[in-house]
Amino acid sequence: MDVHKSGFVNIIGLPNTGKSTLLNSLVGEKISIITCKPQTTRHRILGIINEHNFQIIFSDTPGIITPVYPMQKIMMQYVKKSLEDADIILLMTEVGKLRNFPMFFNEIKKINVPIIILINKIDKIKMKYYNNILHDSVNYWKKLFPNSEILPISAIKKTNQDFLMKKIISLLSEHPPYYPKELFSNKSERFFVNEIIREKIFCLYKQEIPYSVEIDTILFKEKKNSIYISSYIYVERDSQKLILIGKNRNSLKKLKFLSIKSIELFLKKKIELEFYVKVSPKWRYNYKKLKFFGY
Ligand SMILES: Nc1nc2c(ncn2[C@@H]2O[C@H](COP(=O)(O)OP(=O)(O)OP(=O)(O)O)[C@@H](O)[C@H]2O)c(=O)[nH]1
Ligand SMILES: [Mg+2]
Repeated sequence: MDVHKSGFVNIIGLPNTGKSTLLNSLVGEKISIITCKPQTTRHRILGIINEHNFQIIFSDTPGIITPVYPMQKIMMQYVKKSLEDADIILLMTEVGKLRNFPMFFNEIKKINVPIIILINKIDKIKMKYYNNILHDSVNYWKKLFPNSEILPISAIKKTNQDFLMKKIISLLSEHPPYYPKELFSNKSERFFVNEIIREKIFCLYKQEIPYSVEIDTILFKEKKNSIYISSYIYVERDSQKLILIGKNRNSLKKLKFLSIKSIELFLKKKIELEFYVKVSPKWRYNYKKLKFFGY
């Protein structure tokens, strides 16, 4: 009989480097939301690949920042935990961006599990500069983490993804599956609904609105041919509520339209969606409220 391998492969790195894009691409499901803005991911989200002879549990994590307010402090606790319980670390970096970590540099240095440094977005470099820019990036990371492997990738184009998968499987230890084999994530359908709505808000609104928003889906009711979903959208101030709703409720209508399309694609079922916009002053600074929101 084949041996069974299993382990935790945690994706860590600076904001906006493509961690969530890679997770989704590896697992083949839209598990994590992706936007062009930094600090999109706020939670630790598992994406699980199940095969008869292995189970890989990937973790997407929030981008590493120096935390200012309590929500960001909790986000960095998720990163810290992911550094502690990894069997393999995928350290996500972006080609040509030679930036160190504001937090966790020493923790990463001290880690005694394999680290694979991924140099992402190589599709963005022009051919004539390719060798120079890639060479500089490889040298930069090799100097900082001499014992790690370095692999240039494109999460969007799946460049070197097969190679990465083979490498990960070769590094995994023999172990029974940690999770039931039918699971592809640890999060609930409500969580994914919240995240999809938040993704649309990140894309539709500017400045501080995306960062001041939290979603709480209060009703998720399966009907015969559809699912009825009712979600609260929390902002921090009345002025933000006005912007979110927009003139003649036009902004909210657009948000609803885009959210419905994406949620239906994810749940593979027709949905009815109701929004209620609420103000919860300074929720990002309040540990009790953060706990209520699932942090
Ligand atoms: N050109 C190019 N863009 C990429 C690639 N991977 C990700 N991106 C883009 O980079 C942006 C950020 O991607 P995310 O996957 O959300 O990045 P992240 O590291 O999860 O960001 P945070 O959650 O904020 O830490 C998005 O606009 C992606 O489309 C890639 O391989 N090539
Ligand atoms: Mg992300």
